[in-house]
Amino acid sequence: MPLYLGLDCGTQSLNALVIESEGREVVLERTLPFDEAFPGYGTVNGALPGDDPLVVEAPPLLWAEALDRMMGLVAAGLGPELARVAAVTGSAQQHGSVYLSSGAEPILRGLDPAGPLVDQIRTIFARERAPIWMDASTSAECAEITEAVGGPDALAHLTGSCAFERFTGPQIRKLARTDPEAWRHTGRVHLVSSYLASLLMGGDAPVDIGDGSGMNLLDLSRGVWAESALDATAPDLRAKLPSVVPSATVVGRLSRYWTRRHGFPPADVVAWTGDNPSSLVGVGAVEPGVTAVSLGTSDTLFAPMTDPAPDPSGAAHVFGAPTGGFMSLVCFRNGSLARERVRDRFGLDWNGFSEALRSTPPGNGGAIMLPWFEPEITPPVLEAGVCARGLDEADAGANVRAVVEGQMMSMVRHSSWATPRVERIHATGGAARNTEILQVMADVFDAPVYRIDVSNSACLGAALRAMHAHASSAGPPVAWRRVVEGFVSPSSDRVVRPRAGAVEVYRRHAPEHEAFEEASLRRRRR
Ligand code: XUL
Repeated sequence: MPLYLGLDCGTQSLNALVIESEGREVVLERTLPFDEAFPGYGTVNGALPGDDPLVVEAPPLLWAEALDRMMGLVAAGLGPELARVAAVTGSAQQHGSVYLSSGAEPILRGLDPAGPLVDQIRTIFARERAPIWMDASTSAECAEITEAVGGPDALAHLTGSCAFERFTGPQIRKLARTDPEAWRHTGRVHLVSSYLASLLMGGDAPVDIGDGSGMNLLDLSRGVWAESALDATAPDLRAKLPSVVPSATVVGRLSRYWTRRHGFPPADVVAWTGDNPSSLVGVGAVEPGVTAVSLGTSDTLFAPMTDPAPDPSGAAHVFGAPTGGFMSLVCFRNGSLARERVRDRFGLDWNGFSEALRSTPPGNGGAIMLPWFEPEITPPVLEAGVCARGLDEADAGANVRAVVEGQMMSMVRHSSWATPRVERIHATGGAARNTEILQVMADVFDAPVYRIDVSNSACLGAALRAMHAHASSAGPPVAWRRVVEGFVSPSSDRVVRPRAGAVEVYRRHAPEHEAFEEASLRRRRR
């Protein structure tokens, strides 16, 4: 029975997960934290320290060295079973860009299994650093691209998103302008995902539609590079970009480097994608009606969509979905960050936090909190500052309820452009362990919430995508529901159901919340 390898190159670590399709089992999991495992690169939380806090970069050579070591760990872990690996793909932090020189491809094609990968690719970079998604230094480029394409609405309708500092197009524009020499030497601009796929196949891997939509460069509805966006971004860009393919494309096979050096079979290499598109699969949000909510430091909501109509407020994104069609991505910066602030202010632990939710009524007697402890992404709030109405500052229970209700009301409101009707929610992340938080979510969304216990959804998503693409390439396309079954099956003993009385309270409460949020945003803009 075949095995499928999924890799995930996150900001701080490279992860691997191998699944077995027949028994629906995860047979191996490994992780390599960048800072600890590769101290020579001097990264801190996966990025290179620098003087300008807006500039955040990482060394692409580190990702290559990590890939080489990880493939060795997977080979050692699987032993004789390694021969069963049929397909491999991965996901990577989105938006980051790797600049390869014109002479890179022949070097990638001729990698010698006798020596380590890093020693052979040191010269392939037109630039030794890759800007990553945490970089916020391209506001001027965002404004220029937006204007050249015809304004924020035009850009969002074309590419799925307004211009964002971390998106690849603005990053490319900045490089082309500030370092024209490096731009001249750049033969290929890769995403982190397509760069790593290129290393595996020993060649020039395409960009997939999912990760490609985090660039402000792709005509999302047609799945091709958007000429007007390319022209607005940098000279000669068309020739420097890889081709674009649907996510389920087999783009090559593991090259001789991997088969000889680590003993892998010449398994299919499937196009890599971004970590968010991959997580869509990894949490089982593979059909319309299912919305995924990840409750982490930030909270993230994503869901499959059939049309690529963008968020009218401009705050969120539409990406291509690896399952076909599209997906929404809405980020709320004040996630666990805000819940922890309230918890700590009242000296509670998580049990105390839950107890506070249990002992307070839905609707909180009309008290509202907009939990902008830090600047917020959705809705856009530039300066931190919590807004509250009717809330007794000294009442621990009311404040705990207010922060969670404020978050959930905001989630419903700011995701309804993409998902007017949520049939069920798959909740992941640390705070998904807290049933009382999930109860508020279920009541506010009026939908059952299933707790999904997957620690690395992007990595599992990659392994599942490898399985799907491999199986579909040999016969008729395999249904996504069948692919995720057994790996991310939400079980009914983990479901938190909405309660009719509470649902009604929140339905009545929603216009007030909306009015308060709008008034607060207006006050801040003044
Ligand atoms: C999404 C984004 C992050 C990175 C993190 O737009 O910037 O989620 O993908 O890896």
